[in-house]
Amino acid sequence: MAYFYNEPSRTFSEYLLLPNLTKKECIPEKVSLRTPVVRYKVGEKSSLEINLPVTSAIMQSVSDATMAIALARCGGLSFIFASQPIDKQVEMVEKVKKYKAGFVISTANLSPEHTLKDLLALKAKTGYSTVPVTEDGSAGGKLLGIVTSRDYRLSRTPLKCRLKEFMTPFDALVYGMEGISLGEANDMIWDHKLNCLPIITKDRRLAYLVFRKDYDDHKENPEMILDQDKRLVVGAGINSRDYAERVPALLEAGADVLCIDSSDGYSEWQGETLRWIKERYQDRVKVGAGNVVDKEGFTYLSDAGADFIKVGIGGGSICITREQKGIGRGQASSLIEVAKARDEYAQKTGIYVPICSDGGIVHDYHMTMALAMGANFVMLGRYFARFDESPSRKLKIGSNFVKEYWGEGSNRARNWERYDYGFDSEQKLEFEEGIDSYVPYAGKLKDNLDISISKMKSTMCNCGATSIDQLHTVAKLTLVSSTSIIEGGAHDVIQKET
Ligand code: MZP
Repeated sequence: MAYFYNEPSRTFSEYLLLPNLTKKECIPEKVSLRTPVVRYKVGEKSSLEINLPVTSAIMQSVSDATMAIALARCGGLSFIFASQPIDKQVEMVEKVKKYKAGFVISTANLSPEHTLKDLLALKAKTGYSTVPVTEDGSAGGKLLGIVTSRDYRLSRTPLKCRLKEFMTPFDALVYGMEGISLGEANDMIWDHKLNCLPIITKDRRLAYLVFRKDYDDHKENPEMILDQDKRLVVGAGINSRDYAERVPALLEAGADVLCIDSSDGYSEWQGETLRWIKERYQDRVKVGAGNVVDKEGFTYLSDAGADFIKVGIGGGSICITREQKGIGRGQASSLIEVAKARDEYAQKTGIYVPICSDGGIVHDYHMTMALAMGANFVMLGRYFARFDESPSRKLKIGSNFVKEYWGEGSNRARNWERYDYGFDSEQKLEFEEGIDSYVPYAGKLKDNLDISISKMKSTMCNCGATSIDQLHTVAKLTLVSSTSIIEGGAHDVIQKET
């Protein structure tokens, strides 16, 4: 006979947190959200930690290089989507690794033969008034000078005048050498009263520009996550089909951590992929796996070597797996069981395998709820798709701005590796497990994330926890009745129109 669970499958909105005594020192400024991403020996530290427990989903409409840069600057982590050709994904990873906070690759450059007229046209198009002059007019060409609006007078300088005649030539420039730190670059900017400092390579090619206005970059983003070479940290999705080609290419590009992207991770395909990676690279390569919804799935992938495990099937906002196939489990029930399994596994083996709650986060408090239920970090798609930094189009529908957001199992993404079970089917993706949708446009990532994070810290203080570890042990949760849910919102008043 089939196995029946006694408890129904539950999700975040069915629970509330109860406060504990909040001690005076338990204030949001004291809360650390730093959290481990990859497995470690109990009593030691994880070799990859992030400063905020949030990651962006491995999805075409969520995680490209722009999202990865924006999120890593805030202290979280993106996984660049895998449902694309290997070389395209590699390009995105490289873009993140090449990004240097405060170091800008110049996008408006001209050659000495260009004229003032060309310069004005470029200025009108880009809005930039500082233009490097390189031998071939490219961003990485030999630096010959710089023009700014202080180098010409529109009333006196003829439009056909060539840049070489009025630019500030290289010999008169103050510049830094590649390898210089942002702090050193800023000192030069201040010492020489500059607005912009060009950084050049040993053979005098333009590498970056550092602007005075970016001086405070690190101060504004104290949580930024950087690798040993001070580059932003980035993750990348992989699949259990082309890993033998994709994994080496992503590692070569500098990916810090990988994750097998699949709707159902409790499969021999994932076991095989994990073993292949661990046999070749041992512990040098960190790779997450999933998604699972119970102890068996967690144990299987942990034994196969997964460095972290994603939890959740069918809870994603664009996901219709449960409706299409009747497979899945309420996110809270999955998480509670897997968190318990993780703790038991740590006790039994001495290895702590972090877990990520993936999908179904609707309200900010759901993130805290997921952490309280035992997640080490969360993964979000819909949340990040709403921001300027997501790769999808921003459209106006009626009087509202929206952004497009589509599932990896939708016809639009055609990510058949994620949903294919290994057999050779002529017709990939015979039915959809995800939809194509719009989400309300919400502006800049940092503005929104800052608010979500302050709510998280504030709730943690109510619970009497100043770290995620502590929250795991002190959190008290209760199920809510449908009537008490009504009590939790504004009720029995006539709300004013805003
Ligand atoms: P959400 O944050 O939008 O609720 O959920 C995002 C998660 O949904 C992803 O991280 C992924 O696990 C899952 N997902 C992505 N595409 C689909 C689909 O097409 C899906 N069904 O379920």
